[in-house]
Amino acid sequence: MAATRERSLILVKHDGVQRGLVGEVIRRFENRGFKLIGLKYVQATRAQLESHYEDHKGKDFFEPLLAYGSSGPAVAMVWEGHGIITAGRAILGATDPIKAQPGTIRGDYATAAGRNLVHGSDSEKAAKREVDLWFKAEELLTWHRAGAQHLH
Ligand code: RTP
Ligand code: MG
Repeated sequence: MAATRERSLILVKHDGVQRGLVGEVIRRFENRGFKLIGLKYVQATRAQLESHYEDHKGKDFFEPLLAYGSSGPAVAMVWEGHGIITAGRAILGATDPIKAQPGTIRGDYATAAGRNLVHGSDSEKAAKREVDLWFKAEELLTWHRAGAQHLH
């Protein structure tokens, strides 16, 4: 079976780092069978977050999002696998954690949209833009899982 190249940029945002949820987020994506091809601990700049969240420029949560997001480190990841964009968003849960289902990261660990712990790309176009924003090409490592046909 040809390996799928669908990718998603997943962030454990600074509030997720503060809460000690880095391992928990990675565990949920690993358990699901997705493949980690990029991982870094990063201090995002305001400019980087402004670009990352460009679709939200002008909204009232834009400034607080940039201010908090640039106040400390985050963990940036690229996950790969069939359906990763849709499945990744489902693993995260709804933007407003009050509406997020139990069993999702936000539904299990968050209560406020401004502290919803994680980010996930919402389309292939967004994923490409976001992966390029957070990672250099040489920081993405493709690899094959030995002897596990049911996994990506
Ligand atoms: P993300 O991009 O972080 O994966 O989250 P999302 O698609 O579920 O939500 P989006 O609409 O793209 O909003 C980006 C981030 O802005 C913050 N936000 N706060 N206070 C509010 O009403 C509000 N709405 C959005 C959240 O941190 C959200 O993840
Ligand atoms: Mg979004």
